[in-house]
Amino acid sequence: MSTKEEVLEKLKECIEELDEDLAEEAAHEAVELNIDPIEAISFGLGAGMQTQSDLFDEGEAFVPQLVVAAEIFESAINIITANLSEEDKSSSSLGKILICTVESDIHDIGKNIVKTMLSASGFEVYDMGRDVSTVAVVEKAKELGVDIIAGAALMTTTMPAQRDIINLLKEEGIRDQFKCIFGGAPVSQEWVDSIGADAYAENAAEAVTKAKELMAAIRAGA
Ligand code: B12
Repeated sequence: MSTKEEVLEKLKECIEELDEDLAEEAAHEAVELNIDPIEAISFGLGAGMQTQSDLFDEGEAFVPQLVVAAEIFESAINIITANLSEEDKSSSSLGKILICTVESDIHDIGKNIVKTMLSASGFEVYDMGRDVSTVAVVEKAKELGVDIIAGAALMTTTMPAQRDIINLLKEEGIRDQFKCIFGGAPVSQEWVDSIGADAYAENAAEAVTKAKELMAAIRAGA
């Protein structure tokens, strides 16, 4: 039987080595050892994904490798979270979040990691997928009565769609009903400030921290 540290190391390694069998084995061991999904992502799967991202940036890895890594990540996290009952998830709901990748942008690997981390942290997350029109985002946010709208943009050309979401909320006179958090590789704190959004997070762990801060602000009536 592996120790917790060994399992976390295996979860990292399976993403780095693109090893599906190891992913399945480590995910089952994580369940047996009752490892918190947040830790499984932060110190295991997510750490492996970071290695893959760094390799890509250094020109040592290519797109198909990242896509396969994301698939392995997803299958492992499905095993790890399979036993969390719906009741567990909703009774511990910290708040309701709508997440998507913005209009004209089909990158969703990072958004899916953020979604998983938010759900595993106790948020009720509604995922609209990728390339979601601004109008659809705002309509769905109203329909579900979410607390937070979270949007990913992975290209400089699609970042303006984050601003469009803010502007449409303003046009409809409902800007104060939602907190907006945005992210994605080209997005920065400076950009998010400039479009009048509420928060920026550089990675999935930070997204959880920021989402909790936004919920605290909502509860404080800010
Ligand atoms: C994988 C990939 C693809 C895959 C996407 C598969 C998928 N299902 O997502 C495919 C092959 C489909 C693809 C297509 C294209 N791509 Co591409 N792609 C990438 C690549 C290599 C990696 C992105 C990624 O997944 N990174 C790994 C994840 C884990 O990191 P991440 O997304 O940054 O997410 C983290 C944070 O940003 C943050 N985060 C992410 N989302 C959110 C959301 C919120 C709310 C918050 C708070 C935080 C947050 O947390 C995440 C976890 O830590 C990038 C290069 C790069 N370095 O970004 C190019 C890149 C983004 N692509 C690029 C381009 C140009 C394209 C194409 C137009 C190519 C083409 N000519 O066809 C098309 C886009 C079509 C479209 N309409 O969208 C360019 C964009 C350039 C620009 N204009 O800014 C990049 C930068 C490559 C480059 N250097 O030129 N791509």
